[in-house]
Order: sequence, then structure tokens, then C-alpha cells
Amino acid sequence: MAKKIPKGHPRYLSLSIREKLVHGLKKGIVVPHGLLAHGRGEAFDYLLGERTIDAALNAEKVACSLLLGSKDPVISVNGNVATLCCKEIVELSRVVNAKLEVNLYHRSQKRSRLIGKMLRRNGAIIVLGIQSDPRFFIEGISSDRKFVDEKGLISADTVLLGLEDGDRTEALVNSGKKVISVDLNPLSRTSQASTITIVDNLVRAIPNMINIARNLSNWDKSELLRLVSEFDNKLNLLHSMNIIRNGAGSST
Ligand code: PTJ
Repeated sequence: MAKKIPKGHPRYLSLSIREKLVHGLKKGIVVPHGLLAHGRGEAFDYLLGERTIDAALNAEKVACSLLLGSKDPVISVNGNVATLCCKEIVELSRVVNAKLEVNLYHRSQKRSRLIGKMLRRNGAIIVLGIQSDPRFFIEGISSDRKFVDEKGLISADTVLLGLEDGDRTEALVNSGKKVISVDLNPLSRTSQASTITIVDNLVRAIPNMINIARNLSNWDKSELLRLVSEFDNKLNLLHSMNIIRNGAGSST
């Protein structure tokens, strides 16, 4: 179990998230690099005021519309995503009818299996990407992240990612897929290359998306896709950057 943080601590939430990741590291789910990646995210979250800004909420709504309007959406899961919001990712996949695929930068059979097990313990029925087959890969990626499941990422029309590297995001976009990324850094290559960028912490973005997707689930596909076509990702990213630039955050 992760160490308990006193509830009254002024930075309770932030410390609890760190504790979860350290626990994930001890269990072999998170890699040490995942802690560094989290540190970068934390810094941006601090500047954003550790809250879901309007631009993120807007992106979350459009992202849910795209997921619900897609034929074959896939949610890509790595070590940090599994540790921070396993139950919620499984729930979101159910609400938007998306497949779950484990895809790791620091790939190993052992980690893939552990993450698959964790997703199943949290309610997932099918988890793709556990067995790698060198025949199925995405062009233009040099890391092991190129290997994908023949029933998942290879044929997906839309992919939802968290804590992603720019190379894979660009390669996925270049292969004709729509990419939704959750990334606290609006300047990252992933944020800049994605079809829809959600500049929010995963731990807020995914629960928000579950609620939004439930509310949108009765909408006509044409209405959902209209919202997507009207969305301007570059403009939305500018709103996030302005919040950071103007120091509008209010973290303690
Ligand atoms: O589990 P693996 O093997 O696939 O490894 C994954 C890591 C995290 C090591 C790998 O993807 C990585 O190195 O990520 P990067 O390239 O450092 O990118 C992380 C991005 O995610 C940065 O732009 C951070 O600002 C952002 N980020 C970090 N924590 C969060 C976050 N965005 C949203 N929510 C977070 N909690």
C-alpha cells in the first residue's frame, strides 16, 4: 500500500499522487523515468493552478465527442497512466466503447503483463498489447513503442494517450489517426502535434471525461462530429499558454 498522507496537509492531493507513483515504481509498473516525467507535469500543473482550466474542459468535451463518434477508438495505457487512473481509464473505455491497449516506451513482457493484470483487476475484460508481434508496427517510430496489437492501435481511427513522447504522437498522426493527448505541457511536441490536446492532469481529465461522455452518449453522431470539426486545437493551446504566461494559477 502507498504511504498515507495526512488529509489536512495543504498539499495532500499532490503528495498522494507522488506516493501512488512511488508505490507503482516499487511494484514494477512505473519506470524511474516516469517519476521524472511526472515532475515536469507537476511544474506545469502548479502554473495552471492545479485545476481544470476552461480550455481543458472544452478539449475534454470535444475529445469525448470524437471518441463517441469514432468507429474504432483505442486508449493507450503506459505505466504512469495505469498507476494514476486505472479504474477510471477502464470506466472511460466502457462509456466510449474504446479498446484498451498497453503500449510502453520502456517495454518489457513483465511490465506489460503487470499492467494488463492491473487493468483486469479494475474491470477490463480485454486488454490488448500484452504479446508483442514484430509483424505489427507503426512506421516512423524508433522506440519499442512502435509495436502495436493487430486488433488495436494498428487499425484504430482515434487514439487517446497520456504522457506520450512526441515521436509516437507525430507518427500516429502521420499514419492518418486522430490523436487525443492528455499533457500538462502545452508546448510539448505531443501537445503541438495532437488533433485534440487536453492540458490537464490525468487525475482530473479522465474522471471529467467519464461524466462528459455519459452526458453526450445520446447525441447524434453528426452533432458529435460537428463539435469536433469546429474545434481549433492551436487556438485552444494558446488559451492554456496564456494562463501560464499571465500567472493566473492559484496553487498553494
Ligand atoms: O511507462 P512507459 O515505459 O511507457 O514510460 C512512460 C514515460 C512517462 C517514461 C514516457 O512516456 C516519458 O518519458 O514521457 P515524457 O516524454 O517525459 O512526457 C511526459 C509528458 O507528460 C510531459 O509533457 C509532462 O508535462 C506530462 N505529464 C506528466 N505527468 C502528467 C502529465 N500530463 C498529464 N497528467 C499528468 N499526471
